[in-house]
Amino acid sequence: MKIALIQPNLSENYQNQRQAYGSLNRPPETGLAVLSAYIKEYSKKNPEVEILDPNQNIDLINDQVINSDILGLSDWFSNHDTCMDLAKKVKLKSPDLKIVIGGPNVSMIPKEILANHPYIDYVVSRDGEDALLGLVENKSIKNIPNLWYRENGKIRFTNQSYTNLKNMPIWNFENFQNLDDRLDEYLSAQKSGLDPWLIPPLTLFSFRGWGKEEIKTNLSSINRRLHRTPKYDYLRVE
Ligand code: B12
Repeated sequence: MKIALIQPNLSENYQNQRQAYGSLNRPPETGLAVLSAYIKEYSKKNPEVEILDPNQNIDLINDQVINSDILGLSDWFSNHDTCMDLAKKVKLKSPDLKIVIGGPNVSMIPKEILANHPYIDYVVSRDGEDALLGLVENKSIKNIPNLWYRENGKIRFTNQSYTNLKNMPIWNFENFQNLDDRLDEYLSAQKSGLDPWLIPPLTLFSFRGWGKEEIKTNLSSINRRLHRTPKYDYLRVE
């Protein structure tokens, strides 16, 4: 079982947008590292997972996924068109390859995605770990949480569920293509003592899995701690 994951680059219409950070490059995607670690830990199929480098031409990416069983795309509004372009081209060349899409953008518009984009097989809404694992394990679709799919021309949803964070393995970036090149900017910036705001940070999780009340209480205590500790004053908590 071969799984390819990718968070495609910004769509053309967003390439000139003002970035939140000084660099246009994006660090290796933590969301995909988390998904990869989870399926590696819990799948009985011993899947081979590769997280593709988005900094390459779409046709080249298409050639590389030809032998994969599943292609997983991470969709933010800012790369939505690139996701759709890639999915369309991949489906044309490899019609049996299952294409699943998740991430913050499609999580909010799953029905529209399935209605308007026939080359997408599944949409995952919100937490993706158990949904992707279910697809890799080839479980019956109805038993896979957070999954939108088509059945007899109708768009259906299974059920909503949240990942049990106590079962989350520690993730790393070992399955990323061209990792050294992608990290080069970060490592050299770190060594030179460059202003950290000039490079986009790797993700720091601070409140995934908290309810609204916990976020309110804990955020104010995190803010107090951050403000009291000059060493961390560049950390941003979203
Ligand atoms: C960290 C972060 C960044 C970092 C990314 C660093 C990195 N190494 O990954 C940086 C600073 C680079 C960044 C940049 C931008 N970001 Co940002 N970022 C975030 C943040 C805070 C966390 C993302 C994250 O890692 N979450 C943790 C992981 C585990 O969760 P996840 O990625 O959502 O993935 C889970 C699910 O979504 C799902 N899933 C995701 N992908 C897939 C794929 C498949 C196949 C499946 C099955 C499931 C699945 O499963 C995962 C596990 O449960 C979010 C806000 C948030 N709280 O989520 C904003 C957020 C993602 N960013 C956003 C935006 C707008 C941007 C920028 C466009 C801002 C700008 N103008 O510069 C740029 C885009 C840069 C680029 N070139 O692409 C928006 C996207 C909005 C949307 N609805 O699409 C968000 C949601 C913030 C917001 N509320 O507005 N960002």
